[in-house]
Amino acid sequence: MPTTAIASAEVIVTSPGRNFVTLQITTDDGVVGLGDATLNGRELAVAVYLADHVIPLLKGRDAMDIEDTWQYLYRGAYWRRGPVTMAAIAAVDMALWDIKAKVAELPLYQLLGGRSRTGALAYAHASGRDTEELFDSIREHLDLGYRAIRVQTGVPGLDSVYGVAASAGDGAEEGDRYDYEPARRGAGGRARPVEETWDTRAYLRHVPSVFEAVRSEFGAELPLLHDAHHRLTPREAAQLGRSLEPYDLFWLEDCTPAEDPTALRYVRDHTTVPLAIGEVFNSIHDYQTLITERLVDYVRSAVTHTGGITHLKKLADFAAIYGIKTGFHGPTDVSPVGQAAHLHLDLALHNFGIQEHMRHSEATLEVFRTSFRFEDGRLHPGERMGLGVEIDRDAAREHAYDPAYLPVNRLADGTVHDW
Ligand code: GCO
Ligand code: MG
Repeated sequence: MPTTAIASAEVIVTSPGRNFVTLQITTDDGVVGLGDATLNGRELAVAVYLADHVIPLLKGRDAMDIEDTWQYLYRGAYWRRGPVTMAAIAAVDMALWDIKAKVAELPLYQLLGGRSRTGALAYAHASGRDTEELFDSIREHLDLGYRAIRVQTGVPGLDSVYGVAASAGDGAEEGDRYDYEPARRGAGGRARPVEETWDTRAYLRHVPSVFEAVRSEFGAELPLLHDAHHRLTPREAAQLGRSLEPYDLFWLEDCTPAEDPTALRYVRDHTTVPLAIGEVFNSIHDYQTLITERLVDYVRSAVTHTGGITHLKKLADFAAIYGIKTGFHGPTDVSPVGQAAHLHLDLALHNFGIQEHMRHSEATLEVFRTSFRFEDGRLHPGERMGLGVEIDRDAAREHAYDPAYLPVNRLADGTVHDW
């Protein structure tokens, strides 16, 4: 047996402000690796999949054989893809890369090709129920040092809209009205999805005027992004894209439901707005048409939901052939372990585009001790060996799992719509 044989693996579920599932793998000679397995609102499904079906297969395998382990868990299960399976494989993969880099005594990015840049341009989420609140939020993020801003806005006539932070006392986590966190927790398993009401025409009428106001207040230079959260038909998305062209967006994200790649052919034919998609994808195959037909400009996967570092690196390399860049999904439901994995890739990949950055709460960062840092609008994974994240098990134990659901969306007549 090599000393890098896997001696044990365990699943850690903790809820420091929000739920996280982490896999910890330990080798015979005591090297510990961490992997993120958090699937927002469906956390325990991945925890059970890992505990019942994956961990029993890991013991005794050489932790160094990352590609073989990936293929064994993917092809060996017969049932392929799906967010639960791919999050479980991702967690194993991340933990094994963490171990390999620690054995090599290097920060992970060195094993991925080394530095391609000094840091990863990060974008923050600014939002407001009206223009005044939005401007305050943009200013606050600029003061924090961000050089790229995602703009989400309330819509007249709609009570709550995706991406717009609740005000303090209105359900906002830790009293921060800019800390947008849609998943609602409920003690003791009583959580139910919040239901929101949606009106596409009201949204399409309002959004261009907001971008016009933001451009005239903050100037032409600032990169601006917007997320339509899969809510539009191809024709509506084309209309939105065209109406936003004068405001020179960095990207329009998830304009149509992601499972239909042909929808983006229509959008592409009608607007030059840069397009990003992929946060709900879990396989490179989900991108095949989008990449080979150059229907998107940025791939948006999260390492946690797309099979880990091994698979994400292949996706990025595939995209690179077509001149498509990365913009990995970095909301707070990707744990600091997953976000660290993004940052190592961001530093190393030639076709890095931008990195989403939602700040984790203080409580989260007390459980997950990270080495990454944010300076001058850029993120850097730090120089600690491996991924650079340690988990404080005692702190983790203090936060019991608390079920949470993402909201459900309905039209005015009650029809369920994409959230
Ligand atoms: C983003 C996403 C998130 C998701 C969330 C779901 O662009 O960051 O759209 O806001 O809604 O990650 O779990
Ligand atoms: Mg999104």
